[in-house]
Amino acid sequence: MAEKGGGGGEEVKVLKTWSSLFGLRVIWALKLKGIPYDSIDEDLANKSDLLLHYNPVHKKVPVLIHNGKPVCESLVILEYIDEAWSQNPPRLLPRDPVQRASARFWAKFADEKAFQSMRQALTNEGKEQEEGLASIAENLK
Ligand SMILES: N[C@@H](CCC(=O)N[C@@H](CS)C(=O)NCC(=O)O)C(=O)O
Repeated sequence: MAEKGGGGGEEVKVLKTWSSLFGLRVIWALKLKGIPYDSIDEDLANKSDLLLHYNPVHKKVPVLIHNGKPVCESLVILEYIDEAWSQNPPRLLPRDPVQRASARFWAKFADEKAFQSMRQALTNEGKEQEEGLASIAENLK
């Protein structure tokens, strides 16, 4: 299903699913910066030729397609949006290199640790679920 985002001279498309938090990140960044886009919802049980063509390595959403060129991996896409539309406020990453490094550190932490604990807690029962919940509490500290 395609959702029309608006006009503009540049062609921006996002391959995503309605439920993907990684995809939502990209949509929020585009909205924050006022960048018009079209979004195409993927069925991950039956991946489109478009997705397989533009993300042949991971075959995952989201994919940003800017004037026909694909950018994959949500955090990479966010940095790309910040650089390609640097004239559109707000900046997504701070200017200061130390603060930029810190933002990247926490983004990586969220993806690699926090998200995995949430998945463990939500998709298991019993001991595995309890371990996931304990890990979430630890991560939040
Ligand atoms: N590290 C990737 C994760 C993306 C991801 O896990 N996408 C899931 C949907 S939430 C996906 O496309 N899964 C399809 C599959 O694993 O085959 C990113 O940040 O973009």
